[in-house]
Amino acid sequence: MAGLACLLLAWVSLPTAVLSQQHEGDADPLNANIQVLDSAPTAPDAYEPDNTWMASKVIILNDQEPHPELPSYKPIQTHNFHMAGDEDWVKFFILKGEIYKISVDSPGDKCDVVIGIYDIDGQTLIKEVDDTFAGEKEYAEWECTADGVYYARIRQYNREVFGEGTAYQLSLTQPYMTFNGFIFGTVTPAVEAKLSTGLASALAVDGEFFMPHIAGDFTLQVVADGCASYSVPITVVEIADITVDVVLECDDFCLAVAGDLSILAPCAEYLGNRYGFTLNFYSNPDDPSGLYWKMVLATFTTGEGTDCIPIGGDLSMPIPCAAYSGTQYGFTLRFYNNLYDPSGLYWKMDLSTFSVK
Ligand SMILES: [Ca+2]
Ligand SMILES: [Ca+2]
Ligand SMILES: [Ca+2]
Repeated sequence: MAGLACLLLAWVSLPTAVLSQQHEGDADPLNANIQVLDSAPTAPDAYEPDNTWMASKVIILNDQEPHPELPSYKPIQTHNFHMAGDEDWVKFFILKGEIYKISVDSPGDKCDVVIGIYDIDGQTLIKEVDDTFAGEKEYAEWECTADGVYYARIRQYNREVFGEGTAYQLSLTQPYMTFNGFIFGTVTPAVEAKLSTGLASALAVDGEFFMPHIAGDFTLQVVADGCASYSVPITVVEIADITVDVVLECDDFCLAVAGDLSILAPCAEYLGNRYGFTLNFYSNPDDPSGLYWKMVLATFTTGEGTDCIPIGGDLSMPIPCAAYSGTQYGFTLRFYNNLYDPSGLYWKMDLSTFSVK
């Protein structure tokens, strides 16, 4: 305790000049130690896991106007640093020649962010900003030099400081634009799609998009990997929202394979009925090198979507496309009787059907 008191006393009496240099060079170890003592775990924010550009979540362009009529329009994201080394990545589709601003507002008293803006490869740093201290707002403003999906990385200046007091609000704006209209709608299928009128843009990932816009006549263009490009004339009117529902023609709709190898099947058809379910990876003690999945009955629901997997009479499931870690695969799953769990529903990958796309 005496040691801590000493440290605190030393910290309090540090000359202002030393404190003001906190952000140049390495972390002030004295300051860091004291803050670590204060760190207490908090729950991860709603956007975790997002600690790399590949796991980044979309941030919607903030109109800087409330849209109470659109409860799902959430352009201000609340984040925190729930563990040592936590960093929060967001992505957004933006346009050449426009000025953008990523802002950290309402920071907690232990929230001292560094904002990094990264190029379309997720790795090339375009700009890094760390102008303010714990409990103070921070922002990065820059001009976009080519249309594309860019990334922002928000991290603590001192990665050992986390937990209570590290919450902050994150938003993306075009500070020199005044939008007087608003476009929103759906994208089907729910692939990652880039939407642009040449004046404003949006990135859709979960089948929804929001695009603050100015009034007038425009052409909305939509581009997505594996899908035919799409365009539609639109008329944006002042104040009111307009709805545009985009239906894309895409090649194989690719199932998502999660990091734990679980597969989400939104639609599979069997005997004329459509089902949706999740398959969890299963380690078979009798066949450690085989690839097995078990249907999670709790996820069983009515199938949705236009691309349904046809389940054969022998319960085999052809998976034309499954995306895992950025690569696409095709294979067929064969029904498997698991003697250890006779009431469970299991499938085994037929390796003779396996292909990399
Ligand atoms: Ca976080
Ligand atoms: Ca994170
Ligand atoms: Ca800072």
